[in-house]
Amino acid sequence: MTSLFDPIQIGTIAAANRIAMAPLTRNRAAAHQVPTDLMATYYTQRASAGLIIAEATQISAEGQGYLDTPGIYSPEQVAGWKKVTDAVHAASGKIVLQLWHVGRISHVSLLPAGMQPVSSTARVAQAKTFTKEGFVDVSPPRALRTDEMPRLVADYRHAARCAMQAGFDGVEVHSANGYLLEQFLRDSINDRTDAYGGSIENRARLLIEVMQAVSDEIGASRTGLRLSPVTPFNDADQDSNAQGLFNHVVERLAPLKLAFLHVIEGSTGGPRDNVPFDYEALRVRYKQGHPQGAWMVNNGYDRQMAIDVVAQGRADVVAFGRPFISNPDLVRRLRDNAPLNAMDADKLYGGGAEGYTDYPTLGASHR
Ligand code: 8OZ
Repeated sequence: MTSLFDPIQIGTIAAANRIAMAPLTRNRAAAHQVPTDLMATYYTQRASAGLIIAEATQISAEGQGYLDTPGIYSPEQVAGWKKVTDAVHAASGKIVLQLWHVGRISHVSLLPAGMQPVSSTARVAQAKTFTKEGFVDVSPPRALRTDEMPRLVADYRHAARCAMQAGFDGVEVHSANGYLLEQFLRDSINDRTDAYGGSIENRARLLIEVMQAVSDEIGASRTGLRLSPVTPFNDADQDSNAQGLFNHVVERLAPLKLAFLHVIEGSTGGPRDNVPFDYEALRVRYKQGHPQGAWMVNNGYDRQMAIDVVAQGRADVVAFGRPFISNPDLVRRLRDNAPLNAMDADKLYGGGAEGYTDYPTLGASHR
């Protein structure tokens, strides 16, 4: 029987165990969206994860939607991230970067002067983001023109190349939680009449093009993808046929043989059963012709659920989010069935070391 604590090969990445650190937005980048030494410390403290998926990181200035999130499109950002990956690797960790474009979940104050958020649609989301002024309503977007789509795909390709230059072991494309790629996928949001709207095939087109481009650029064995078929996060109403849509997406992606597919089950950070959905149907489609591809699950797993899902062969890797915020040594704690530190929710988004790099490991004195 496979153990959660057994090693696993994820594409080209030799992970020491099947526990991943989920991507977590913490808003601690410096000027010009450059990663800091404090971020290197934070990730290095968590290097015993089999795989770290570093926080959502915008592929372009246009892709930013929150204050102080890092980027991966400038030489300065690459140099900042290189310090992070070098430190994690020196601690024997593995780390991939999550490539992010927020689409319409943004505010004009976060974008270059005169720029408006872009999306599949010109309809504004009923959602908030945080800016220098605190939480504010997101700004109305403009719908991307069809002739802009190649440039958008090229931005993902460029960011993937930058991630490799920064020393990452790979990337995870963020197609979840109501951001740009999901704004194209769901018929509750996408109201286009061009080749990127309408049918399931058309709404999946951008994601397929992005995954093809990123795989071409850095290799499919270094490329993963995150999906959230039924999350309502960021004003993403349910698709009229979520099962059909995501079955199609995974069928179309299967021939690429991506290193891993990472699925948020249910409502992100909330109930796992908000809407019935057959995730096993996706797993079967992904594994078709690519049985060694890693199936990664996420959302509200506790120790026993994670042990069971891996032992029963229903998943290859389990990603933990919030538990990794307050437990840098989460892998050891799960292995030893030790108690977990509580998380300070006031220190999630922005700030410094407090509630970030000062959570104690087992045996260390409390802060
Ligand atoms: C919380 C706050 C800001 C962004 C996601 C990147 O949900 C995020 C995010 C989460 O994927």
